[in-house]
Amino acid sequence: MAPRTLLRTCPLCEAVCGLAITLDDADKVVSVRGDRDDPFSKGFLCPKGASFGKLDDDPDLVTTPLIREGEGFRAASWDEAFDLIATRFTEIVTAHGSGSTAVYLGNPNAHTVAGALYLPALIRALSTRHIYTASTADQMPKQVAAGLMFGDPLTVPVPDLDRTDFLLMLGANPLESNGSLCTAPDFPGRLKALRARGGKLVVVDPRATRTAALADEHLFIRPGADAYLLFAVVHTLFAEELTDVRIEADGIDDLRAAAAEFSPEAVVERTGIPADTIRAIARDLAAAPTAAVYARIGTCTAEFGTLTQWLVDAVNALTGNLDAPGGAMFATAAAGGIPRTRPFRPGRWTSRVRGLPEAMGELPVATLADEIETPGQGQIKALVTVAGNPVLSAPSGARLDRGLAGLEFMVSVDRYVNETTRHATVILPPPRSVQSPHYDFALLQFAVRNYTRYSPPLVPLDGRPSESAVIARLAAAISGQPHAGTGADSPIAMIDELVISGMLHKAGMSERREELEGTDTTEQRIDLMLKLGPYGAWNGGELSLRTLLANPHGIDLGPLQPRLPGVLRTASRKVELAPPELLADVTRLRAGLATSAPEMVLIGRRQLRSNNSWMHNIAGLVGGSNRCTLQIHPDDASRLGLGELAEISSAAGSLTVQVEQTPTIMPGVVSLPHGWGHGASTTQSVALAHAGVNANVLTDDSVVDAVSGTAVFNGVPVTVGPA
Ligand SMILES: Nc1nc2c(c(=O)[nH]1)N[C@H]1C(S)=C(S)[C@@H](COP(=O)(O)OP(=O)(O)OC[C@H]3O[C@@H](n4cnc5c(=O)[nH]c(N)nc54)[C@H](O)[C@@H]3O)O[C@H]1N2
Ligand SMILES: Nc1nc2c(c(=O)[nH]1)N[C@H]1C(S)=C(S)[C@@H](COP(=O)(O)OP(=O)(O)OC[C@H]3O[C@@H](n4cnc5c(=O)[nH]c(N)nc54)[C@H](O)[C@@H]3O)O[C@H]1N2
Ligand code: SF4
Ligand SMILES: [Mo]
Repeated sequence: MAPRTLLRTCPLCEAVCGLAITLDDADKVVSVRGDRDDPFSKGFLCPKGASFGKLDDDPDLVTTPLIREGEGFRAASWDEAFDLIATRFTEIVTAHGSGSTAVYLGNPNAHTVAGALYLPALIRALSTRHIYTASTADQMPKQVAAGLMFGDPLTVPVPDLDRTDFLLMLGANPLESNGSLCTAPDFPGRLKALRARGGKLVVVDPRATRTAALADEHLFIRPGADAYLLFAVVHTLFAEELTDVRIEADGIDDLRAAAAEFSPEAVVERTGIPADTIRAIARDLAAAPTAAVYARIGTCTAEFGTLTQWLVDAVNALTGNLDAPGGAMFATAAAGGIPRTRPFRPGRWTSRVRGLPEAMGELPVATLADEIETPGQGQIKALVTVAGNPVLSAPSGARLDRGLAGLEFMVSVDRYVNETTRHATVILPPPRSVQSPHYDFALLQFAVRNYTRYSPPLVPLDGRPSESAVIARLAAAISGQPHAGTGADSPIAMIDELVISGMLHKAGMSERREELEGTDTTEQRIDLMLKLGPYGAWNGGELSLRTLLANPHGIDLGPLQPRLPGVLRTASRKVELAPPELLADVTRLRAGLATSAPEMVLIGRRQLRSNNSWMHNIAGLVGGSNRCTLQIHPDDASRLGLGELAEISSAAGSLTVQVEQTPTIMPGVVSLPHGWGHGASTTQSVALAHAGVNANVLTDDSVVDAVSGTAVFNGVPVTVGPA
């Protein structure tokens, strides 16, 4: 067979770019290009996407199940691995109860079909409240704020990037990250287009980032102060009678009252931004024909993360830009879940040790170490991790590292032996990405244009189970049934059949089971979700698996459309601008006005050629600008007498770090990227040679955003001195 070029969505970040992948006759990836005929990404490709082949071909990947033997691992068969899992889970649950098991789900689950469709079955099999994910180290504040304002935590507005006249961006750096909770392939190009059509971009960041360099205006802000800035904007909008609410909303008077104390003058000290500048932002937002406020990770993983995310959309609503073209809008994804019926509520239960709130059924990852270490009924004894590396990604990572070492049993579904999975008793590898189907169930809910694309597996499985089958069989093994049946008796087919019959029954279409198409039950589920979705063939539209297969470059479904009040799930069926749960936390924010900020604080940053903790094993991606350095302003460095190395300490720990002096960071702020700190135990040889340090040795799991329980990575008090 001659080399052939096949199409697939890139699974490596939220931009969902189309890839054109050339494979040789041994199914090896020989080249990767951007898919120029993809109507959304139009050929865009970043260095990570270009490394898709190298990643696929990494000799350090785990390719068979591994079982712990002494300090290392030995290869095992799938049957042996699942037998061991079934035996040990049964023993542990018998001895300690089902509350002694836990799961941690990492970021790549947002990019896999297995993560979207099969993790619910795994969670059900575990029957535990110990559910932890990367969300509480990431976007949970946005979801809780959206849940309280719109009734559904998945109803998250995104900036209408391609049509807005004014974009205020806080704590995001899409020129490195390519965007987040805002699915926009070629985000850099879209920002350039905004400016080219006469629009204005204002970036708020404690660092003068590459995105800031592209902006009309960049404002340095003291880390953790975004809620103060946005409250002062709200204050100004009311004080100067600039509000123009065009949607059905409750709580406007309460919002005005809450903002009363946060005048621009009152927040100058906290934010470091002059009062006149804040007023000017409020006036610009109000005056622009269309405008959107967008805030991301720098503002989520912060002390007042949920308040900040609330105020972002409060400003969008007050300026008449919520749900309006060019403002902040809701996507209409082609395949979604079943809409919730009751309004979202956070904190339906709390964690055992610290009483932290549940959100969306999960507990904060910031308390995972507590729950492992603290004896008593409900102490975690067995853990499953899927596509996560919490030793490097969760706060107080060193503590978690010690905790994982003390577990009775741990299973990891992962591509690598790394800082986390080294603690596993069993490692189960997913197959290659080219052997997996791809559909962006989650990310297309946050797209800046309505769009859909399905990629079937490009290469057959050669005897390995799909990741979906691995997770389904893991769920069965945890329920005490380790033996994989075949065909209709396999765990995956049984899960799919249950889901399909449930969905058909709900839609009153049970008799249509035989009409579903696809090469397996996974594809039949996707077919059903598309057919029942807003553009679906069984819902007055045209989409089905067959249409998507016939359009392998993806299908443009048009610009975002106004969706209020239809998407609302609040009890009032209005947008709640002042939810009581958020007003209650304003007390904490108010108290902060009186306290003085720490002298030096730590923040994070992302790097273009990196991906959290797991792309440091590709030689072409590490080195150069992609190094683990502590960025510090030259004035701070000379005041502190720093040389090449520095010692940095926080309440949680200390590190010796490589110093990078740069005037692009605010004085009083230092920045360390996360995901580094590769230990001798990983089998990733390239990553080891570029080890760096674990920023999360310094972040403190005892501090969280109160409403969502999310970890605080930005604004961590530290001291820095010569090493
Ligand atoms: N200090 C600090 N810490 C942070 C952040 C920060 O800004 N600062 N950011 C936080 C954020 S936003 C996030 S999302 C988290 C990420 O936190 P995690 O999700 O815990 O960490 P990742 O580094 O993304 O780890 C992904 C793991 O999935 C594996 N993997 C990759 N592809 C696949 C696949 O297809 N299947 C399976 N089964 N495994 C796969 C990789 O080998 C790796 O072990 O980190 C958080 N931690
Ligand atoms: N290349 C690359 N792309 C990625 C990732 C990666 O690791 N590498 N990770 C992916 C993941 S998991 C996510 S969640 C997204 C995140 O995507 P983004 O949110 O765009 O993430 P960052 O690039 O870290 O940008 C966050 C910015 O916030 C700033 N910041 C820090 N503290 C504060 C603060 O208190 N206030 C304000 N206003 N700004 C602050 C930082 O200086 C930084 O520039 O990126 C995704 N894409
Ligand atoms: S921007 Fe994201 S989706 Fe696009 S090629 Fe790069 S990693 Fe892949
Ligand atoms: Mo993330």
